[in-house]
Amino acid sequence: TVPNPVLECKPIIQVEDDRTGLSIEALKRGFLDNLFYVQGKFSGIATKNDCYMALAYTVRDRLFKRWVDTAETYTKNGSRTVCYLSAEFLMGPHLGNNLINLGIYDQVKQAIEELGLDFYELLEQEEEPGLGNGGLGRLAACYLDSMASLEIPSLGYGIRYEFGIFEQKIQDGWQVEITDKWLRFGNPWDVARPEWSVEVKLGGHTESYVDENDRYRVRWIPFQVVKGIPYDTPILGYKVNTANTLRLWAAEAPESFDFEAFNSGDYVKAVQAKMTSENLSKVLYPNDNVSQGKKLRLAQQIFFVSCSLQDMIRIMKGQKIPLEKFHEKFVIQLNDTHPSIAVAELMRLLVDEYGMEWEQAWEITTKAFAYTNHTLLPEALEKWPLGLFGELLPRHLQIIYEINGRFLDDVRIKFPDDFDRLKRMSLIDESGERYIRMANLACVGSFAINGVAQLHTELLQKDVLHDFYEMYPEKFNNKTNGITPRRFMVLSNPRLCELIDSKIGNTWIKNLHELRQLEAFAEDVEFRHKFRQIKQAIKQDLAEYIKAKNGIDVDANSLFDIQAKRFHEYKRQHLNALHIITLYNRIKANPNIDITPRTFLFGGKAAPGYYIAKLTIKLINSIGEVVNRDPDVRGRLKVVFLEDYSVKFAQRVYPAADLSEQISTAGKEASGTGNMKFALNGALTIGTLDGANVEIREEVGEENFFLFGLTAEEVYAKKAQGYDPMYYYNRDPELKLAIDRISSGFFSHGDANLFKPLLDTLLHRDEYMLLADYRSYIECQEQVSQAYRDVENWTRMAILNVARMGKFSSDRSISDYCEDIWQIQPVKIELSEYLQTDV
Ligand code: H2P
Repeated sequence: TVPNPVLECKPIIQVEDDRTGLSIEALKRGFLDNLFYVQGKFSGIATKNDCYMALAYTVRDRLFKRWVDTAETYTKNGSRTVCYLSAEFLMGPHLGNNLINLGIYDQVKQAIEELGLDFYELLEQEEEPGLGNGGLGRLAACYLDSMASLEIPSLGYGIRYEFGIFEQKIQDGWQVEITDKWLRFGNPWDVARPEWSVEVKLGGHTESYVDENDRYRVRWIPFQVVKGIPYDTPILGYKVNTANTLRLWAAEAPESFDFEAFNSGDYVKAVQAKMTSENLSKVLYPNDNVSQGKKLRLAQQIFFVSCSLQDMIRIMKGQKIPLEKFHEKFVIQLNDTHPSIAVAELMRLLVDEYGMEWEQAWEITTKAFAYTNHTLLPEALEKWPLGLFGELLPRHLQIIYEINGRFLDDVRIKFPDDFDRLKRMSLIDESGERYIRMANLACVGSFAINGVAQLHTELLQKDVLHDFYEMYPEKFNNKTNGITPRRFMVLSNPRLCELIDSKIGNTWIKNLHELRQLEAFAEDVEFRHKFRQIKQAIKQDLAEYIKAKNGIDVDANSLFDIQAKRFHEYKRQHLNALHIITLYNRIKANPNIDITPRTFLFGGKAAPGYYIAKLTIKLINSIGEVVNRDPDVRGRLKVVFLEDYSVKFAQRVYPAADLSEQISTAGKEASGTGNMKFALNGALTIGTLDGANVEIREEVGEENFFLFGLTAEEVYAKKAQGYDPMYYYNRDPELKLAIDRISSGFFSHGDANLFKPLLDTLLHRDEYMLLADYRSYIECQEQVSQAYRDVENWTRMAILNVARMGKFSSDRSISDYCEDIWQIQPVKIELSEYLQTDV
């Protein structure tokens, strides 16, 4: 190719050099330039948002060099790349994180303040892209941060939902959902790449034909074609030159589509086609841990998966790598089954579009994919009614039949005459209405299958994926989740970081195991004092925030007892509520009782269609209304619901916690990651032996963890014996009183019916065994209350929790993925000279 004279021209780089300097003067200049040239405003009429945008562009300008050089290096080297496919990426605000990872937080803060602006106010201004529901989407975001920080070539692929997770309002104690218009004021962090658009087929039918080489082939005549436009966001690593890419697809109608309608004058019909196409990336399904079986959802999945696979093929072509080497160039991690249709789609692309033989295509496919399972809940395992599936993806249905036929032959050979096993393992559930089982497809099509905590992986092997474990034991492995200490310590808890840095330096940010050195300081009175002062100051800040937002006075000296996560029965926010009522009842029975003052904080959203979860939110608010105003309580208990919990909000909440509630029914929470974020910020955990709690307790020491409740094994055993919640209700007077207080209408202005559906689930079925665990939980909470009074020892335990969280850095998780699954090495990015001298 002929070199482009403009791109080769050095002076342009000189200009950029001035533009992206890091001195305070250069930063101020950059900000004012962006305010003028990008926002087109003078300072007199600039809004807060204009200033935020100008600042965002100023920071973006300073990371683009890394982004471009990273892409150039990968392209030149043809580097092996991880593609992380996820229907959700819950990134959180970018600005602060980029400042931390660029290492220019303090300079930028100073520059902004010298301009007379409030730096924190500008940070606060960013609308976070809430493109995920909870832990699964946030994990994907932490992993992108760690992959970049560890210099691992990677691409995140997902959907650029126009509306992310709804905004939550609390009205009269109820959750009300408002659409999340996060793109309203524009997004300074992503760049559209329309030149890399691709087309995705949907619906229609297939035809067979014989090609010029006399081979039997299939072609797909779609009913509809949708265009996917990639939007790229740079993902900068922590103090490295690597800036990887998050590529999210937005759906559009192709210009050529329904030309006929245009030409025949039916303008409205043509525009309608455009609208249906754009629906594909319109909204995130707001369900957590449940599969809804909606056609639009399946369409979203094939849309982003097909776009992403076609994009990978484009990249290979650009790097002149033959398609036969697909699995050498890429390893694709499936974040749950949401992208698992990729197995069939890659087969379709290789066989139908590129004419590869089935056997070779299958070999490549099964060497390219690895599958992460995130849940044991049966209702979360995705399955698609066969009819719906075939209507949308007629060709994929045929391919799945073919995969299934060959797979079941393998099963027959390994386990002769085991007909039940064949039925269980089939990719198609034929026990009643027929369904495609996506987890089965993911297991068959992947070379690795992992759970997200030790216990979870064991339970997968023993139960949910037991047949697949017997078929392919070598595919199974555990990868315990992790969290990024950059966002969840450095950015969110600067005060604690400063204290830690003053003792052990700051290399722990890249190697979290170094926090171990803090163990010694747990015995240092002065250190404990400072540690406590910091926690106190953070709690005070949150108390002021609550006063301003909720109008409730909370005592920063009280124990901050926090449960922040999605509302779900298995997470048992209602068990926490029963504890609050129990304490309240004790005060009512004896107003002079000596109890440890506590502030109960709840944060989290319920899926809009999940009635019991929404009723639980109402219950908590109703309890708060009574408890917070009852003079007998004398302010010793406060209950606060933190509206619209988000990543941004979480960053404020984790550092303020004394106690972290991780109280799911054992065997239900795959891992949990909030548990890690709280403990890293110096909260003690009250929890069951569930998910990663087990490993957190192992790490911090059982004496520094408040354990209660049945084990997963005991839960199974009890259910097998025939569990009867009424047995506990009738035997435990405090439990009975707590439940009766709710059912009498005490918390609902006398309405005895309001909470009946919730109480019925508890008394008649109690799927999640609250009643069985109640007494153990209450006793454990008493130990917590006692322990909190011993201020020195509590602080000692909290420090030891921080010191021993090294294992839970997402850097550790990603290193494990690299070594055991991805077989990928870091690639150092060298910046071209002009910037290197500047940094
Ligand atoms: C899920 C699991 C969590 C797990 C997380 C990440 C689906 O998250 O339930 O136990 O930690 O994936 O692996 P969540 O419930 O928050 O949506």
